[in-house]
Amino acid sequence: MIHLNAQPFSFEFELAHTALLIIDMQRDFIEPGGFGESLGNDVSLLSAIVPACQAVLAAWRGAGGMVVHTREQHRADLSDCPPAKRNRGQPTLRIGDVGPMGRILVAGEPGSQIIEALKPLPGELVIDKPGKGAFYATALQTALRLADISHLVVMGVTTEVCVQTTLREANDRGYDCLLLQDCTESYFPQFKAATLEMVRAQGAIVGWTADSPLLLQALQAGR
Ligand code: C5J
Repeated sequence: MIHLNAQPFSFEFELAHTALLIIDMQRDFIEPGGFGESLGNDVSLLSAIVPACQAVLAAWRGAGGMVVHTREQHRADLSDCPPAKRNRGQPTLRIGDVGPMGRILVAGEPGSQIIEALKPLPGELVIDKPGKGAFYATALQTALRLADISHLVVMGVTTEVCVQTTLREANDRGYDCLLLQDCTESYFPQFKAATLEMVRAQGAIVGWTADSPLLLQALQAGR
């Protein structure tokens, strides 16, 4: 059993029953020319967490833990993209439009790929999701059940959108979730801060938070 000095209290997990869940670290959100920028966001904020995410991913792989990556993306015919999602707001490019990295948030396009620094290894699970939450319209829950997973360590983007939605979905399904606060980011720092507070409030009502060096130390000590 690994004990991590998280907030609001200790997060305890067994590596064999815990998956590292990496949310939407895709070029479309993190690099210029993608969906994030088309919505008017400063994407450079998000790339700052990549080194911390890389360190966690390397340590988790080294410890032999299960790794799951997600990608928010749609079929080429957009049949899994509700018009309400595509038409909302005034982005310069909408989902499915052709941008500098191919069609925005469409499967197989350069922009929907996970960034090179966090590229999935063969054998790691990659969940493609049409919504914000990683459990909605995906096989994630089945895969976690088959792997006997009860705990999730979560990182990725963006904190208050796909990360928070996934945390809430996971919490309602009975998973204990730890959000690594230096391995998640938002285009809006105040939204990230609010999400961290919301998640761990009221006795970890949604989950726990911690900085990734604590996890790295715990994994090292557990070896
Ligand atoms: C957004 C995400 N922000 N991955 N997606 O639309 O958070």
